[in-house]
Amino acid sequence: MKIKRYFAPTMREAMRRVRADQGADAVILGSESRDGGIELVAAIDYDAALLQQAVRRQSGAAEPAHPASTQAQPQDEAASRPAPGVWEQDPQLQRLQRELADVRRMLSTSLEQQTDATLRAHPQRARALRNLEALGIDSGLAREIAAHIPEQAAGPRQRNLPLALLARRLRVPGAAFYSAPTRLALIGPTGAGKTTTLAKLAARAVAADGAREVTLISMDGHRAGAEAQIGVYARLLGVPLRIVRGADELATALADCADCRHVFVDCAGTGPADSKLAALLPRLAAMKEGPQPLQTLLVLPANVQREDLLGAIARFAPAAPVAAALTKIDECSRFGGALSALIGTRTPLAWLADGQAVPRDLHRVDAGEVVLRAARQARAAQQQEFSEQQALREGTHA
Ligand SMILES: Nc1nc2c(ncn2[C@@H]2O[C@H](COP(=O)(O)OP(=O)(O)OP(=O)(O)O)[C@@H](O)[C@H]2O)c(=O)[nH]1
Ligand SMILES: [Mg+2]
Repeated sequence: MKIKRYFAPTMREAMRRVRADQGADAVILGSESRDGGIELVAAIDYDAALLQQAVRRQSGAAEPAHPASTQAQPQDEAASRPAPGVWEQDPQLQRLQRELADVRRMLSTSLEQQTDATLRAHPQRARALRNLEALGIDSGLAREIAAHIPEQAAGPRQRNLPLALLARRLRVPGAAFYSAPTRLALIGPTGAGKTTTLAKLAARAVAADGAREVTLISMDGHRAGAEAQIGVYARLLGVPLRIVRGADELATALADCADCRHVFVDCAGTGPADSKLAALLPRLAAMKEGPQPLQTLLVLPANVQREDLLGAIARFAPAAPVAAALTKIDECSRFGGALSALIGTRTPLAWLADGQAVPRDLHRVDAGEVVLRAARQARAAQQQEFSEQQALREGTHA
């Protein structure tokens, strides 16, 4: 996708210049009144496949050098980031970059203020809104995305634009998150799928680097059955398992396996009322910077209400999770609500789990593919609901 700016005294003239230059395919990304005129930001050559490529390139570009910096960049911000070494060296260009960031912020604020009625008056935006809401996307986010759909957008290229804009808002970790040595503690609500996801990750690590390079640590030694569950996985994978109680013992265990390439830490499931959690989470966050840097992965089930996910994200925020794994997407008809919660809290999504099978049902996240899958799943659910309603009606009339 190419981006170009047009300045003209009036909106009509700015639009005329865009069309004269780029033709009817141009997509308007934003507009702003300034210096007595209008500036339009237009994109051409929009294409879903190109977006996927851009997303992939972006993942590579965001590759950090240190595990502590694996926090993902939002794909839309990063896509507009120029080559390093240009902006960084020229103060004038730096100032321009800051001003553009301000313009972008102003644009998104003013677009957010558009009402539903305004959006629904434009067929393309109304269609985008309907399609996004059908996925279970939160109405605020759906409205924000629909407002970015150009009124004149039509044709196959623009049909996927709402999904592409959604994909660009979903953060994913950079490539180094997946390839660097792993020291990861899995945290999350009770029954979210932490132990199962840990087993899947550990099995992948064993397949990649061998059992010698993998150690499991469990902080979940006090609950009946918890030790046995992770013990079975450790035996099946042929990797050592250490049981620790508390953050101090965890730090010692991490130091003991300093030579091991992959260490996975299973935490006990904790409900909202758990007081020990409040003390543990900041300790886990502090270990990010410790001698044995440990990151946390927030495991969230997709089959709960968006509000519950937002609650869980807020509750586990003191651990400063580097990313999330979304589990049980096979158990829900739509997971747009879960994606909205991740996008709204700027939580990068690293893994998607769609079943109990270890390690098969765990997938590395590609933003474009996740959004397409959400759309496919919502379509299937819609068809199913339609058939059920029809069967019900026929049953009533029989
Ligand atoms: N359908 C489905 N089931 C899953 C998935 N991930 C985990 N499960 C199942 O969910 C249940 C709970 O999984 P666990 O891994 O024990 O969850 P946990 O977060 O460790 O649970 P606690 O330690 O008790 O908090 C088990 O029956 C898993 O097999 C998934 O992606 N899809
Ligand atoms: Mg568990």
